[in-house]
Amino acid sequence: MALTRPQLVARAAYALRGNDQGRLHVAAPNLYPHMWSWDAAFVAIGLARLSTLRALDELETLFAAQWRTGLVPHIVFTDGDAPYEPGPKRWTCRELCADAPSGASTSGLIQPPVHGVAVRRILDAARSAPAAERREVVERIRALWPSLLAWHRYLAAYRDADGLGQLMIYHGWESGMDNSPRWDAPYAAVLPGAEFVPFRRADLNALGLTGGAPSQRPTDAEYAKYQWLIQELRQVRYDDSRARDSLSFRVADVFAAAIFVAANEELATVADELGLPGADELIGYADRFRHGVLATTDERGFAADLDLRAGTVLRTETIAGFAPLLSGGLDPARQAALLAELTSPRWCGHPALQYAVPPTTSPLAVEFDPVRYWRGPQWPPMTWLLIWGLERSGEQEAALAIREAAIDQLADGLFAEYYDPFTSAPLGARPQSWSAAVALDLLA
Ligand code: 2M8
Repeated sequence: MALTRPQLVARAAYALRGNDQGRLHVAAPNLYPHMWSWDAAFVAIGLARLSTLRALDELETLFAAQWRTGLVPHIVFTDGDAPYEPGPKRWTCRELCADAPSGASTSGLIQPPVHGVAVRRILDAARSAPAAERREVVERIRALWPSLLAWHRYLAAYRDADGLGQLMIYHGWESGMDNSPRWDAPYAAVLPGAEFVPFRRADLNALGLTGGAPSQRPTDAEYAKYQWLIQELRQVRYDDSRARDSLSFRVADVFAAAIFVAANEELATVADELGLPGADELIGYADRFRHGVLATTDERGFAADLDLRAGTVLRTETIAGFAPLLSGGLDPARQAALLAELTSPRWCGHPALQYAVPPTTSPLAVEFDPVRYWRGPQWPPMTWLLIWGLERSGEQEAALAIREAAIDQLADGLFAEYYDPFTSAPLGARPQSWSAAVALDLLA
């Protein structure tokens, strides 16, 4: 039975509390018993509605694990040796790379930079807080500022070395959309070599608790490629300049680039408001990456990824195509066309959808699978991002329709990792922290 909105808020707060380890939230019990980078940003966005100070804890914990280059790792491992594969023993970042932090155990990859958006939301939420809390929020954002700037500088310098506004990633995990059809073509060229070190998957057991695991997760063949890429990264000792020339997976992620545009703009407003350095630099990054995003769009305004290794454009019918709704900058005709695409039967207007929120792959695409992870299911934080992007660009009507549908979907109170678009059956882990967090924000 669907919960009422006040019940849902209480349930979401309770679910988050269960995943709270003090100064970080695990992404989900069992399946993801550590902190993930973009999950932490969404968690902070949701927590800002409950406690701006606790929201800041989350970002501070993540940034305390930042590398000397400015890289913010995609996983910060929790103290306990909670089972997850690949765990710290497979990454061995600290052993291989002097840039890895000494105080935290991390992965050596990145995830999309949603953090600047979270900082802006925390500062906004603090407006209605008591004066002492607001003062503390401002002080703590000031203290975090050099780390935030370093993160954005890392992305601009190391992941867009040619200055084209294309965000290079070395692994599907860096996109956060691990097995999305976006990466099928580049992964076809990733072939584990003879020196591949075998591994045991931990995800299927962890998910066994909720059933249906193998059909809802990437395949074994995909996992072997994921692990192989980490082996390649270890071989170059997590050195960006070597990775960018040698890795067998090198693509430009248009969705992460669009998030980077928005995050730069959001942080620039924070800089202006608090008198912090770097506003012009951040706006410069936003302009550069917006240009990069728009350069990939077709006549619908739909964006594409690039295979930088093969030198090809990756046109897939996935949610990443809506990147311009986050970056902005489309001319009015193509903005209208992209909106029409979003509400068309290829996406939210598909007649069989239980809730009219965007699936991660168009139900009309051949690669679509309603239950397999990033190949079709609806993911609450992606829904949140599009709502946010639409609201930000003044598309209030479209935003409101998706917002209402998203809240209805989340009213099952389970905060699943992802949902079957046709039945809205909860899939994957639960309660997933970022699903509960975006529910809190949408209901506020
Ligand atoms: C998923 O990715 C991890 C690897 O990073 C995994 O499958 O083990 C993705 O959905 C990713 O976007 C997410 O951040 C992470 C934790 O929720 O899980």
